[in-house]
Amino acid sequence: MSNLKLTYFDFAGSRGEEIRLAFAIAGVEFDDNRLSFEAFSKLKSDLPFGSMPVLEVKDHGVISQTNAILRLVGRQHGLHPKNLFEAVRHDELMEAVEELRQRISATMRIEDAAVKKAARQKLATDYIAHWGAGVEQLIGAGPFLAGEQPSVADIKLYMAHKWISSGGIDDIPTDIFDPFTKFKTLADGMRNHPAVLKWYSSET
Ligand SMILES: N[C@@H](CCC(=O)N[C@@H](CS)C(=O)NCC(=O)O)C(=O)O
Repeated sequence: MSNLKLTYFDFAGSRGEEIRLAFAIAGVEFDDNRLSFEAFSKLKSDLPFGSMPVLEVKDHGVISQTNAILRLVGRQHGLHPKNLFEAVRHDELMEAVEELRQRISATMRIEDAAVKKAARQKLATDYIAHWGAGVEQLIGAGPFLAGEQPSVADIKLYMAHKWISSGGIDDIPTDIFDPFTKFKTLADGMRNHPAVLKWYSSET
């Protein structure tokens, strides 16, 4: 039994997976508590804000909100900058990934297929292309935000890149981030990071 218990859905994506990868890169053992949708619906009303992921830390209780958890792990294990003005750039990008998720999630609630398709196409041209350019501008020499070593913000950007470019969302072009070569280098660097490769090889 570890001092850390992460509770999230049983799939290798989105917010919970970002925290799993942060622990994998930091080399930290944790209880990987994976819930079915049914188990989540029973637990939902007991969760601080009714959503997952949540991290239970021995002697500190249950912590929610993905970016808060990622920053905690990042600060504890050298995966988030100590310098305030470097950190705020990482924070900016972490919040931008959350905003991207919210914009895309809003289209998932549209029931009419044609309206949904039009909303996604508009989101791609009006927002996501500009979002990618914003990310590209904030990446320095690379490969990662802080240089050679990844940070929790890089994990988040990798998850966003993977989500869109793997065709996870109908009607959002999978090549929309192709013009952004620094962003691609960062995502490739995360995908091929030894701890990430090890995490996925031990998962299957
Ligand atoms: N602001 C929260 C959002 C969490 C969130 O929306 N989680 C999703 C899964 S990625 C969820 O639990 N959805 C089910 C629900 O809200 O009922 C965070 O950043 O952690």
